[in-house]
This record gives sequence, C-alpha cells and structure tokens, in this order.
Amino acid sequence: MALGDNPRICEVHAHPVGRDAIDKVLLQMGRSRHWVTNPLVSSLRLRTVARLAEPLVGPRFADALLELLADHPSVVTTGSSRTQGRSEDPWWRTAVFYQVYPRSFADSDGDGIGDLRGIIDHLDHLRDLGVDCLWLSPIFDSPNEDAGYDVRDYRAVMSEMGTLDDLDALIAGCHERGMRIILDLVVNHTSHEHAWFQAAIADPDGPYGDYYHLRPGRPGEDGTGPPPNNWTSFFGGSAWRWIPQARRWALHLFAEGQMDLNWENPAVRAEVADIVQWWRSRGIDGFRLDVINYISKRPGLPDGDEAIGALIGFPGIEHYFFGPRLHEYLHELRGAGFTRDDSDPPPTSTVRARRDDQSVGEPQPPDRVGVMVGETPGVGIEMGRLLSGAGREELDLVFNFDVLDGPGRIRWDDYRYDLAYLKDFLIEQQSRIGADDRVALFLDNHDNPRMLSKVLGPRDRDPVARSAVAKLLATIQLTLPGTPFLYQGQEIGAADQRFDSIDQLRDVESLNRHRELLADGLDAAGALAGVVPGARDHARVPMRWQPGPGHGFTTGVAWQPSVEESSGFTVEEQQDDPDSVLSFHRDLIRLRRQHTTLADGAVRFPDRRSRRWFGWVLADRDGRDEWLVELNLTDRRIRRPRHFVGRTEVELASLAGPGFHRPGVTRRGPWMGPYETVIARITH
Ligand code: TEU
Repeated sequence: MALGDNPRICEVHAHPVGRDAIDKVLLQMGRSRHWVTNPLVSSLRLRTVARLAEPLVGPRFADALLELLADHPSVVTTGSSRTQGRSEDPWWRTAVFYQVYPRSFADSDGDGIGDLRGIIDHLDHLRDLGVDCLWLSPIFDSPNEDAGYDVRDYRAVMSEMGTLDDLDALIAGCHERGMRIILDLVVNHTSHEHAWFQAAIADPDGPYGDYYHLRPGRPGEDGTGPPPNNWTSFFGGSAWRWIPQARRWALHLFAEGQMDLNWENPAVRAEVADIVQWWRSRGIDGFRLDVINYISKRPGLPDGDEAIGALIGFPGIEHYFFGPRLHEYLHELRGAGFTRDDSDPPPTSTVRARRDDQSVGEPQPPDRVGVMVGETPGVGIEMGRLLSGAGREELDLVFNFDVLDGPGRIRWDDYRYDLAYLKDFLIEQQSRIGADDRVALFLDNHDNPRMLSKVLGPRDRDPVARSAVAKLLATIQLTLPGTPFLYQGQEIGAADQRFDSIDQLRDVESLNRHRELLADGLDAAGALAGVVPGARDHARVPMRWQPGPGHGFTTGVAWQPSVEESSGFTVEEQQDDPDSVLSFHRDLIRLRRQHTTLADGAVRFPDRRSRRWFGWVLADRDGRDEWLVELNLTDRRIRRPRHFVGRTEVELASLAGPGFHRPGVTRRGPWMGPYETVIARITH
C-alpha cells in the first residue's frame, strides 16, 4: 500500500517503520506512546502534525520519514517456522546465552589482559551455571582502538588473547560440555590497518577502492575543506577522515580507525560470507552481528537532516540505521554464509547433547543455519520484527535498546532507572511480537553501565538491595518469553564502579567525549560528570572470581585497574551460599530446564497497570502446567494484588530470612518484601 505524499497519522502508524519512528520521537520527548492512538491525533495528516511539531522535528521531518517508509515492507508478514511442530524449534529459542568480554574475564598468563586460556579455565563455571551458548566479544586480530571492534584480520586471534589453537581448544571445550559458542562479527567496518583498507588507499581506483566509502575532496582541496556530508561519528566529530595518501575522504561511523565497508559492493558481501563459512567449518555455531543494521547506506550518502540529527543526536542516522537494502543483504548473508550445504565438509566439532541430569551425550549433527544475533541500535519493536520475525530469514534475534533507558533519558544522564518503565516496555514488546517470534532479552552488556546500578543508584553497595535487584532482573530475563543474554558478572550481582578520575577510564568513546566536553568549556569536574554515568568501562572491569588482589582475574596488573572492593560479590564467596545471587541464577536456570513452560510458555499479564507489582502467568499449550512469576518493583514492602489465582506452590524466591517466601510454601501471604521475586507453580 503506497502511503502517498501526505498520509494520515493512523496510516503512518500502521506502517511498521512509521510506528517505531513515532514511538521513538515520543520516547525521546518523554511522552506516552498512547498519545498517538487518540482518535483526534490519528486522523490528522502527517504534514499538519509535522508543521505543529516543527520546532522540535524540523521542516523536513515528513519527507525524511516518508523516504524511510518507502524503503521497507508496509506490513510485517512473518511466516511461521513452527507450524510443523516442536521438533522444528531451533535450539536458540530456549537457550541461555552468556556474553563473555574476553579482555576482562580471566587472564591465564599474568599480562593483565584476559585471554582464551582463561576462558577455558572457567568453562566449568559456565556449565554449572547452566549456560547453553557463549558469545565472545571480539577476539580477532586488532590494533584495539575500540577494544577489538576494529578488526585487522578476521581469520586470526588477537595475540594478547592467544592463538588459533587456543580458540580451537575453546570451541572443543564448549562443545564437550554441551555448550555452543558464537563470536562477534564486526563487519560494518574494519580497522584502518586491515589489508583491504591498506590496499584501498594505496590505489583508490583499484579493486579495493570500492570496498570502502572513499570520496575525493573537491578540486584543489587537500582535506581542509568540508567533508562529503554532515554525518557525525558516534565517537565524536565528523564521520569523515581525510586520508592524504589517497587524497580521499573515508567514512567512519565510529572511531577514526574504524572504516565503514561499502556493502553495495558484491565483493565485500562475498568476503563476509566467506569469513562466516570459514568459522562455521571450524565449529563456531553462529555470530552476534555488530551494528548490523547500519550496513546499508542510502546511495549517494546524502546530508542528514539537521533537526533529526539534533533530535536523535547523530546527524545522518536516517540514511543508514535502517537502510534501503538491509533486508536483502541479511537474507543473502544468511544463505551464502550461515547456511550449510549438504555437500559442505562437517565442522571440526559440534556440540554434544546435554541431558536433563547435566551429563552429556553424543555430538549433535551440525546446525543447518548458524545462529544470527543482530545488534541493532535504534531499531524499534516493529523494525525488529521485520528483521527477525519467524520465517523472515534475515536475523534470528535482535537486541532492542529501548529497554536500557527511561523516557527522555540517554545513557549519559545521571538518573535512577524506573522499573515500572521496564515493565511497560516489556509488556508492550511481548504483546506486539508474533506468536512464533522470539526476542533477545538483555539488560547488561559491555556498552552500558550495569542495570542494577541504574536502578539502585548509590544503594547498589547495600548487599541486601543489591542481591534482591540482581535476582529480580535475572527473573525477568530467565522467565519472560524470549532468549536471555546474560552478561558476565550479572550472575554475581556486579555493580558499577566509582570512577573519580578520567585516568581510570580506558574506552575511546569516553575519552573522546571527555575531550569534547572540556573543549566545550566545562571544567574538569563537569566534564567527568558528563562521562561517568554512561561510561562503558563500568561493565568492562575484570570479573571478580575471588576476594583479594587481582580478584582471581590476574596475577599481574589488570588493564582496567578499577575493581570495586565490596565483599560478598565474588564467585568464590557465592559459590556455596544457597541464598547468593549466583545460586539463584543456577537454580532458576535449572528450573527452566526442568519445566519447559518457564522457558517457552505462553504469557499473560495480570494487573498491567500496577507501578509497584509486576507479575505474569506462563502456561503450556494445553494449559495444564501453569506458573506465576511475581516481582515487587519497589524498595518497600508492598501488598500483592488481590489473589487472582488459586493455590500455588513456591519453587524459588529471592529473599532469605524469616517472614519471606521460601520454596515449598503453598500459601503466598499478602505482602512482598522489597524487590522480592517469587516463582511459583499454580496448583489450582
Ligand atoms: O555498539 C554499537 C552502538 O551503537 C552502541 O551501543 C555503542 O556502544 C555506543 O553507544 C555508540 O554511541 C557496537 C559495539 O557493541 C561497541 O562496543 C562498538 O564500539 C561499536 O559497535 C562499534 O563497533
């Protein structure tokens, strides 16, 4: 259905991309998304509303939006991948993923940098936790301008992390324990030290010149003139860098050394498919695809709209965050890279089956399609469905980043995250995805401060509140329908750091931002305060394995020296404590393995409106196995809503001590303790 030049708001809203765009603007403004479904508003014409909102959205908003809508399907038609029955279910539907940040996980050789042997040494920890699949942040050879997200060689391991042999041993070590392993595929850009880029700038008119976005300066220019367009880098300044040797501008949406690949070039796409196949044959089970929604840029790379740039913070973004050929590229990569041909030689190793008693069985036949997990910043719920809906054959799962910050907030703001927003967001997401769709559920990663600390603020050092919130967040990730991605440290309640000097930060994004804030005239304290709340280093500090110097992470000097000292929040201290955050994760994962309803049941949400209580009922297909999960979203005791279910039997609860729910209890009392979590079976 063509929308014409001036559709009504309701027509824009009926388009998946239109709906997400409207939601995004409202979220940014801190407005309710229901504002737009008001009949008065929804019958207005887009250009009328855009004119009224012009001070905020600028004069070209309607044109830019219509251009974006025209690039994508106007309805989400997702086929069902499950119509043939449960045997068709892909393994990742009910898997628990665990993200390892290798630099900070475990250092086996004392150089202060985590490495592959260190991961191998801790595989039993992950198996005991119940992890089904590891995702490793980048380990490929890299000059590390952006901690490995700038790849120099896609077929070699970063020397400080080990060798290809170590990686083979790690793959085998995972598979032997019944766990899969995926890597990070960073192919929106390469390092400027990659051989392709070096060849491109040595001969911009040669075969590699077209691998990147290289643009000549205007006649007589030497790079001092304006760059080819007004796009800016996520890490500050223009997205263009002048390469004197080539007399060309080169596009970099991230750091200066992260050069954007030109996906319009079929040779680039073939190279990427080849890399994927190469790793698949080595036993890698799939990839998380870094900023994969940025790969298709609007031809001609036109200027971004200034007002949209100001609204979203990044001029140019509307021309690449959901580009015209994105669906085509992903579908092609799925076929050419991720899908096995029957004639392909078998991978070096495959995962062993894991039995209910945790023992392992025979190696499984290779997966036909390696899992594709998309990192998709800026993509809303409907766009996510266009990318990963069942039967779309693009991505399998996507991360929706709207979960991370409340209305009108961005990562750099110093504020307390409201769990009631999380509830709203999750219910909205759950109710809009198709019955066979699956979303990735994540709250922490290597790019964000810890959710636990955003919720608790300075109270994150109070061990009681800290444990309770860690368990509450785990319950959300592990029992709402979706595929959980735990990030290292979540299983022990890791919290943010108390950075008090810029010298403690290592991340290029923070250091660039700090320099810009100083240049803008802020004093040292102001610039630091503008960086610390959102600093990515918070989640990148070494894993705390045990108390004491080095925390069992290293015998040397850790590359990121700021590890908090509070006691009780290391693996060793929590290992044998039945009430610890670690035990809770382990118990909950075991429970969801035993009762598939918890991992893959149908959900309904009673009492959606409560700002204090969040609960859901999970039921299996014939409604015989039913579970109730309830959370107290507040730091006070609350009265639970009037009993809406009959008898229950508590299976897992988060608070220790008299007066709280414990497993085996059949009657849930009227009260819930601060941040309490209760998982109960409904016995009718
Ligand atoms: O992140 C992409 C991204 O958009 C953000 O999450 C990013 O951390 C930052 O907020 C941009 O302002 C991915 C990786 O996860 C990140 O570590 C890399 O730095 C980035 O891509 C570039 O490869």
